[in-house]
Order: sequence, then structure tokens, then C-alpha cells
Amino acid sequence: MTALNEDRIKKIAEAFTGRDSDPVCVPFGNGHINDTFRVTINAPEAPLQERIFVLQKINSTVFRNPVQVMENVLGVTGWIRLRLEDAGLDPERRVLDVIRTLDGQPCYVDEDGECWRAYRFIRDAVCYERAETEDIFYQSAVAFGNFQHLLSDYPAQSLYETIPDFHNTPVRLRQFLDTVERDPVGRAESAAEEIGFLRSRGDLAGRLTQAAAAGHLPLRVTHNDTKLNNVMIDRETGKWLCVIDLDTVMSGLSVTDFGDAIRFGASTAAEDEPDLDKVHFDRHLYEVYRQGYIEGCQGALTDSELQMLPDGAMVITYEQALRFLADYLNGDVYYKTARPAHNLERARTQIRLLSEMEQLL
Ligand code: ADP
Ligand code: GN1
Ligand code: MG
Repeated sequence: MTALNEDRIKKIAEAFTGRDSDPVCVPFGNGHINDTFRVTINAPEAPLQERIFVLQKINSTVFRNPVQVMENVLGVTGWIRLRLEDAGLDPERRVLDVIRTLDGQPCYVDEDGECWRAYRFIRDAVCYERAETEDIFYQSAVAFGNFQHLLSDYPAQSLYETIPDFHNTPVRLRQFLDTVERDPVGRAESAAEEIGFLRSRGDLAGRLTQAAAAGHLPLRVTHNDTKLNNVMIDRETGKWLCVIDLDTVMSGLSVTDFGDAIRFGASTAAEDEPDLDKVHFDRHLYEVYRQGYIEGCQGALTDSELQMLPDGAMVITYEQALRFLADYLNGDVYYKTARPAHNLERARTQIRLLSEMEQLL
């Protein structure tokens, strides 16, 4: 594998902008999955929006078929662009815009076989890691609801399943229990309490899949990674602009999208806060998000979906605890980590949130 140094990233950027563009690439954002760079090219006469872009290496361990990921992204962004134009809105900052390589491909495959893609940089916008104000969280809720609304009649069967069983909680539970059993790097003992908690809540795992199988929850086109930092908010007006990170757009459940946003945003602390005394489920923020999401969905949600929103929050918080703890037990092979117990700390915050949700929802 070739080292990913500055020169090499520059060469990769040139596949999108040309040999003479002199791109300067800086690591960017706080995603746990892809490698993201902000790229500025030397083209003094061009308007700002044509001089800056985002370059991303798609994580090929997580996304086994990056070409299919890009087909989904192109399909969904093209659809949203048309819907915005129909509504008389300027799509420039309202939908991700894929920049093709100079030879017209949606991504560039490097010498190691890794897939890189580029997006137009959404300027004058902010991604928040925390709901610093209630309105920021509300804005993100309307954004994700609107995303759902815009895609309500998208041909879901044309979407590839970019990560199989992504939000299939019973499968996640089985994988977790299997990892506990194998204990591949000998960490299970250090997480005995957390493992015990997650085992004791095993009944939660099937709640959404059973409701879907019984026809109570419709399959929709969903985002599946609805963290607050996957929404761009206008720096100036504080209003939502655009939903990003579309790699996991697949058919799924609205309550899952709702729940994922809640477990990340309706917390009083960061997802990886090591001091659990700071971590609480904020019932008021839950309500703020619920209202924004329903508003954004514009009447699309059925009565059963509305009723099962609290289940979405609990099941996805549970699932995320399973995923973080499984990764800790596997030796940190999936999520980017900055310290040895990082995934364990993340799992603990999810467990804390779930315990409080059980009391408050
Ligand atoms: P990951 O899957 O690793 O989370 P994302 O696609 O969410 O990757 O990108 C990581 C971060 O990069 C985002 O949180 C955001 O701050 C920034 N980002 C991504 N795409 C854009 C864009 N088109 N314009 C501006 N910033 C972006
Ligand atoms: C990952 O890519 P990012 O950082 O937005 C993960 C989500 C998790 C999240 C936890 C493809 O999201 O499913 O909920 O980390 N994305 C993937 O922070 O696994
Ligand atoms: Mg992201």
C-alpha cells in the first residue's frame, strides 16, 4: 500500500482539476469513516465556488463497492436537484454536487485500487458537532425530514444496499455476541459490565424489524446516518441548507433516521465524552427534534411511525452501543479512534443515554 502523503493526495486531486491547478489539500471534518480533504486550487480568475472542493477517499473496508455508492449518490442528488429546481430553488448549496474526473468518471481509482470522489464545497456553511443551541438541532431535524420528503417517491428498488444489514439490529446483536464469544484481542474482561448491560437488553433488538415485518412501518428511502454533523447550516442565517454524507442512503425506516439523530444530538455531551456524569438524555431536545422532523416530512409519516419514534431512538441507541463495543472488542478496526479505549467510551455514552431514555420515553 502506497503511503498517503501530501504529494500523493495532490496528484489524486489533479485527476479532477488538471495538472496545472496546483491543488493544496488539507485534512477536513470529523467523520469516522472516510478520509476527507479540503482542496483549494490556484485559479485566481475563477469564482470562489470553483476554486474549493472536497476530496474524499471512500473507506473501502466499510463500503465494499464504492462504484455502487457513487451510483446511489448520483441518483439521489440528481433527483433532489430536479425537485429543487421544480420548486424554483437554487440547488447550488442545497444538494451535494459530484465533480467528475477529467475523463468523466464519478470517482478516481488510485494505484492501490482505492476510490476517491470530489464534491463542490458548500461555502459559508457550518457542520456542528454538538447542538450548541436548540435551533441548530431543530434546523437539522427539518433538513432530514425534508430529505425524506424530497425522496418520498424516489424508486427505492434502484438503490444498491451499500452496507448489507446496516440497521438490522438483530444481525448487529448476533455479530456482537459472536465477537464477545471469540474475544479476538482479549478485551472482553475490561468491558464485562457493558457486555452484561447489552445482553440484558437483547429484547430491544427485534422491535423495529418485527414492526416492519408486520407491516406497521413502511420501507422508505432513508439516509441512515443522520448525525447532526451530516447537515450543513448557513453560517449567516443559521438555517439548514443541505444534508450530506449520502453513502448509506438505502431503503430503510423513518424511525431509524429519527433515532440516530436523537442518540447523537439529544445528548448533553459528545458521543465520546469519557466523563459519564456529563452525559444525559435531553428530553426537551428530543421534543424539539421530533417537531422539526415531522414538519420537514410534511405529513409523510403514518400514525404507527409517529407512535414508534421513541422506539426508534431506543433501538438505534442500543444498536450503536453494540457497534461501538463490538469494534472495541475487535481491536478498533471500523471507526477511527484517537485513544485505546475510545470505542469503549463511545459505547458507554450510548448505554448511559439508553438507560435514561428507558426512564423518560
Ligand atoms: P464521513 O462519512 O467520514 O463522516 P462526510 O461526508 O460526512 O464523511 O464528510 C466529513 C466532513 O467533511 C463533514 O462533516 C463536513 O464537515 C465536511 N464536508 C463534507 N462534504 C462537504 C461539502 N460538500 N462541503 C463542505 N464541507 C463538506
Ligand atoms: C459513522 O461517517 P460518520 O462519522 O457520519 C457511521 C455511523 C455511526 C457513526 C457514529 C458508514 O458515521 O453509522 O452511527 O459513525 N457510518 C458508517 O458516530 O458506519
Ligand atoms: Mg459524516
